[in-house]
Amino acid sequence: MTKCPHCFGTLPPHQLTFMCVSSCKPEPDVVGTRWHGAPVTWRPMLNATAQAAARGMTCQRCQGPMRECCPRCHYHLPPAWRQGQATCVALAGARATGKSIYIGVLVKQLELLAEAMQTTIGFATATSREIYERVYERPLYETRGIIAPTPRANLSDSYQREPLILSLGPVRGVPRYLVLRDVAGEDLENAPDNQPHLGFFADASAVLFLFDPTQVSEVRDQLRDLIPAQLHEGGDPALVLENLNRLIGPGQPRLGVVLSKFDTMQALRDVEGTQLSRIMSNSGAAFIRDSGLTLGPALNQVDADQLHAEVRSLLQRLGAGHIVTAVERPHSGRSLDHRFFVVSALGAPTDGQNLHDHGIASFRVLDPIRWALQREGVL
Ligand SMILES: Nc1nc2c(ncn2[C@@H]2O[C@H](COP(=O)(O)OP(=O)(O)O)[C@@H](O)[C@H]2O)c(=O)[nH]1
Ligand SMILES: [Mg+2]
Ligand SMILES: [Zn+2]
Ligand SMILES: [Zn+2]
Repeated sequence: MTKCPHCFGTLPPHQLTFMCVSSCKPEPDVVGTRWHGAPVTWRPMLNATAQAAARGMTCQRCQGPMRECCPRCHYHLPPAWRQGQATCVALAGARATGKSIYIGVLVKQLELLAEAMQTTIGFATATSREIYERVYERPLYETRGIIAPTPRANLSDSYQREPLILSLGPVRGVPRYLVLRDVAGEDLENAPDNQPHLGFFADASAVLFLFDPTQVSEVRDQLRDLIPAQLHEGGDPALVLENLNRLIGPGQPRLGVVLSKFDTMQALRDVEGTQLSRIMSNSGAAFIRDSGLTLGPALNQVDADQLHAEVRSLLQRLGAGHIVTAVERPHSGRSLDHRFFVVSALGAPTDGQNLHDHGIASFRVLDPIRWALQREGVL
């Protein structure tokens, strides 16, 4: 069994659904539109068993070819999708917490992970490649600019409704996929009830909740003279986490709590005589070293456990203990399998709108994904 790469629902193993992709006239799709959060169209559909489908499906109205889609959200599945296994990861976080930049850098780093796994990575669909190159990669690596915070209700945000589907190649004979879904921070900052287009959080394999430490007032005050151009306006992380917990509901995704832009915390070393600078200067701390993939693709458990404990106490030290509580003892009473991480996608504070000359040296970017893949037996 595997999941739909769009709504992340588990595909029913014995029921296959097909949609005409031929000459029938497209009409508004009420169901598809609810799950997508923006208008999508519909053509005639058919249900079939796997045996019947293997003989080939033709549209009963126009006799043209059909394509398999998700019975729940009507998303067109990539070819041979059901033969593989997908790990579906949803990014969450307030505006400007670094979700888009993280994805931009992560996809590059996944090439190294695939190498360590002795496979190769590729985009599973042309749309994924096109969106990655246009939205995430080009701004990051070609112009070396920074992706602007993603606006709501803007036609160009349609990319956030499309999953990035990556093929990790076969692992022990099974084609493995990694699906990433980005989200507009605004959608999580004021999530009213009943948003089926955000329903994928409930069914995700893992949710990565990005938390920007520069939003914490104590950190902000100390960074004000050091890296003023870095201090973005974002929403309240506690509120986002509350909305996220509501969206997850009875779902059981793993939850990675990720302190993003960690280079800014590392910059606190340069603020003399403060307690935070002493904490950040501790040379024994896991959060100042990154052994990368030198010990193989799987996470090192000792290192991961030490990091988890350090981040947990750092959050408390920063006055964000309520975030830790909301993760460990949510109102719902159902705590999720969770772990704390730090990442820096850019590796160094940015200088205004341009990356520092030394470019990108990311820090611990793969850790949360390695954890998610490892929990599913991929690594
Ligand atoms: N210092 C630092 N800044 C970052 C990092 N990642 C993102 N940023 C900054 O945060 C801003 C928002 O990032 P973006 O990915 O667009 O956030 P999103 O709204 O969550 O998608 C960017 O313009 C960057 O200036 C990082 O790793 N380090
Ligand atoms: Mg974004
Ligand atoms: Zn679906
Ligand atoms: Zn047709």
